[in-house]
Amino acid sequence: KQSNRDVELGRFLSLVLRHDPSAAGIRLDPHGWADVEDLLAGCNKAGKKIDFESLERIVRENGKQRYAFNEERNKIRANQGHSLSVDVGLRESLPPDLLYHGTATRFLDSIRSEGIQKLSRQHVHLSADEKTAVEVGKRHGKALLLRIDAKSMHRDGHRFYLSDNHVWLCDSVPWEYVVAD
Ligand code: HQG
Repeated sequence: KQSNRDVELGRFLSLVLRHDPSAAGIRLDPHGWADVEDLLAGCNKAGKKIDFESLERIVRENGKQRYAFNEERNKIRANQGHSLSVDVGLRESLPPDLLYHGTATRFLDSIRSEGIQKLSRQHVHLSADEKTAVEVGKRHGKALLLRIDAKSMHRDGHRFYLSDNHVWLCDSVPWEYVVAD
């Protein structure tokens, strides 16, 4: 299990690598990569004490495998979850027949009228298993599990991508593909 300190550093890394690199005074390249030396220097300057060893440990022990190094280990990026427009080279993949989206009950009316939208992120996030989706939903309040007819979506031309850490991504889910309970 990760220490509280590593969890906190991980949160800051998510912020920097997905949403706001300027929080550590750095930039990402078009593929979402940050230079590891710059990142470490930037984090320390921002008051988040971290060295390469801690960074390696956080990447390794992160439950969702959120971050990845390049082969030389001199660059790092988030595997998914960006609000910044970066091209992480997602693989278009054939989805399983059913996928799951965890949300909060209070979003249901809006989702029913607008479908599931990516809002601030680059994609709608879907899970291959119910348990993960419920966990995702809980972050927003009382969890609501939506079953998605990915097979029909794919048949109708919707594209699906699988991130390196096994999150399913798509552009939007029109309400008609949410399977009625
Ligand atoms: C909801 C975490 C109203 C949507 C997780 C969600 C995931 C709508 C919220 C990843 C809506 C957006 C992404 C509509 C969608 N009206 N609400 N039309 N369409 N919503 O955080 O999927 O831990 O941007 O259902 O594990 O919760 O960061 O997306 O509840 O994989 O690695 O609007 O983030 O990964 O919330 O989570 P988010 P998400 P990390």
